Amino acid sequence: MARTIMLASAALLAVALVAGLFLGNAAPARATSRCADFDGDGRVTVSDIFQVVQRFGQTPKFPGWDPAYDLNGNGVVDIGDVFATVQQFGRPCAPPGSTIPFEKIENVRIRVPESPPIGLVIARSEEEWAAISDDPAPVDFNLEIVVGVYGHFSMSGHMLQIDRIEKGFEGATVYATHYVPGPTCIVPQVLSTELHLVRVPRGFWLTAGPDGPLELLLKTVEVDCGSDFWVAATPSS
Ligand SMILES: [Ca+2]
Ligand SMILES: [Ca+2]
Repeated sequence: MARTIMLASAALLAVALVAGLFLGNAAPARATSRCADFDGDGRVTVSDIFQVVQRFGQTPKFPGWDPAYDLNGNGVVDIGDVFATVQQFGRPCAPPGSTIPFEKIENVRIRVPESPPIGLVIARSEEEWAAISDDPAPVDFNLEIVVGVYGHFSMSGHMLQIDRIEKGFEGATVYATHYVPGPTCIVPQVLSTELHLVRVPRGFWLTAGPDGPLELLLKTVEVDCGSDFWVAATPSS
């Protein structure tokens, strides 16, 4: 039985490798700066290719969906993701502990784009800051940059939170969570804009530095309004 599964996996892997190599040019994956090191051993190996192949066809509707495997961000683990993993084969990834520290910026107003509805806003210089805010810059751009995750919603009760920022080959990936009010929540139907703005030190970036690409990887969590989390997260005023 185990042997059958192993053979089936090997066959699937071979098909994926061949398909990835031959179809890659026909359906190129969107460039990603994210490393395909799914098992976290610091390098893209056969094990990582196996992992993405095993999740082939999964979408956000699949229980246990993990957007980390959707490297090209099209909402399905597809041949583009397998190809992107194969392309990175053998490459070293940022070592464990490559998380970039950040600090929340409170009480600052900025202008965020209308689209996409949820996205990243970045200021790397005084000029870029001046373009999004009339307030004084909350950071010294010689030492830090500003990164934010924003979202426009048709009802209140949504929350956005940056969980961690990790170095990639060229830039970094911003892992964030979108907390969505669940069916047990009673929230007003009013337009709201949410923002989690943070300062990120320049010294922690890899070769491309803070000018490298930043990619948003958003996980969605439905909130049970009866939970302790919701009580803790909701301002008491
Ligand atoms: Ca790996
Ligand atoms: Ca994909």
